[in-house]
Amino acid sequence: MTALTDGRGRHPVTVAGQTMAYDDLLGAAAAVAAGLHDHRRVAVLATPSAETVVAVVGALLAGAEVVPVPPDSGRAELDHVLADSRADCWLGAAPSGSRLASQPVDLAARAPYEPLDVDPDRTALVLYTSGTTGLPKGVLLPRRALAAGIDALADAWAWTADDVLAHGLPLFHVHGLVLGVLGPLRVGGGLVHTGRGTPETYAAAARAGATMFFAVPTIWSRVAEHPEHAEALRAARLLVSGSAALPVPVFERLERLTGQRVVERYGMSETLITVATRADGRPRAGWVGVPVAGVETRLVAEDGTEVPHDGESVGRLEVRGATLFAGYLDRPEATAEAWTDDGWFRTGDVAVVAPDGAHRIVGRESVDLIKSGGYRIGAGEVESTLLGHPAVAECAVVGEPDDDLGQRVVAYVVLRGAAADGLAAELTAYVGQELSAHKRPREVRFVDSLPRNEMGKVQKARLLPG
Ligand code: MCA
Ligand code: AMP
Repeated sequence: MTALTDGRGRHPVTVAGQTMAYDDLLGAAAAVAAGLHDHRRVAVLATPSAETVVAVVGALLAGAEVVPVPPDSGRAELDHVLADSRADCWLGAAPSGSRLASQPVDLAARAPYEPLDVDPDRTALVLYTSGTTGLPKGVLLPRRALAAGIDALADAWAWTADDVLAHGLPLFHVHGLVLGVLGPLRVGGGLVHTGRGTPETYAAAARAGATMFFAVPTIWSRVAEHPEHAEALRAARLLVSGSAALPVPVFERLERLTGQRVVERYGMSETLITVATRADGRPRAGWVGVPVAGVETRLVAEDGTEVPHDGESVGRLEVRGATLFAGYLDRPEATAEAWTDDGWFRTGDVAVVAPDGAHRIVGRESVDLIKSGGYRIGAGEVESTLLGHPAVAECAVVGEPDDDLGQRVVAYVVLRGAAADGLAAELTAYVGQELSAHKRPREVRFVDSLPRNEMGKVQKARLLPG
């Protein structure tokens, strides 16, 4: 472990090759905080970098709200996030062409850390996330929810300052940013952000002494395809999977290759992590564990009655507790719809609960929320974008099962005229240019018409295999 420990015995923070001792990170973040003045809500172009970590920590020290922006955001997505969030400025680098002013982040600057008494109900993060239709909404995550969520996971996983967490996840979602950066900083442990999340980078972090690993199932599935890299994870304390379902064969293959049973946990941008397999429990393939401290769950049938926890009966999963968001920014109706009258948040997921409290996620209620590589993608947003291309008359976007990505985005398109050479690639690039890379369809299929019911609604089930 010495390779990862700084002079005073605390593990440092390394992001994409840049290492900072805790004191230096805190000094640089305090300098950012001191320069924020009246800026209350700042946008951070969340590249996987030390600048992003220092910007986010600095803003939080100042009591400001952070809007993490995917660094590959296309034109429409960027315009929407900036207009909707009304961010005061960029903190750190701004994307080229942005008219919003930028406040620099200097990794070499140092200021004394002066703790502020910030209201725990104050928003810490405004995270943009896709719904089934419309444009992404800003999820308001209060400071107290982040603290409760991280503390609950520290409890579930016996996560301490002795741990060094490694991952290669993006820094604009709960998984990579809240769990993966604020998590180690709150428990006082080390962090190695590997840049890209690949079998090679995870093996290298393991060889350097990392003890905990976070990844989405796509990364775990790629690790399982590389026994020479997987072998290095044998010495780790905890391998954790989340953001989408970990396929049972991947769990089993990783156990054979590493001797480790991967710990699964379940959550959402709106709820943080609500259910987790405990480090002192026995991980079971296909099961995501029990509610974390401060969280309760229930299963509800279509008629509103509670579904028994018998390990077989399926119900809609509802949650409540300390880790929940405060609502969607400026969307009172969507916020109200998300909660039941008696105060439970509707996750939109369908689950089974065993008599011992273990949860299994069966799937989502709506086919219009796609999970690809762990990214949540709204079919409606991709469809509206495609309809903005002059060649497209109608379209339907679905998530097809995919061994690597869980689901892959497939677009069915009815054209206004004849199909031209290269049009599929052009439409894919168009989505990337307007939205972001992971929202691009992996495949575009040109059809003469879309299957519709008598009401004219597209029947997406008929576009999916099986
Ligand atoms: C990708 N490529 C494409 C397309 N999509 N090319 C053409 N058409 C497309 N539609 C390109 C990529 O740009 C890349 O090119 C190459 O194909 C490989 O892409 P991909 O297979 O996507 O691999 P990847 O780029 O390595 O990404 C896989 C990944 C990534 C690392 C698993 O999907 C990822 O980081 N997922 C994490 C998502 C996440 O953190 N979700 C958390 C939200 P090139 O090589 O040239 O670049 S969920 C959450 O926060 C909750 C609370 C929770 O439960 O955790
Ligand atoms: P996001 O808001 O991007 O975090 O996506 C949340 C969604 O990811 C949940 O509603 C689930 O559908 C899915 N999800 C997260 N973790 C898991 C898991 N361990 N197993 C199955 N689905 C998951």
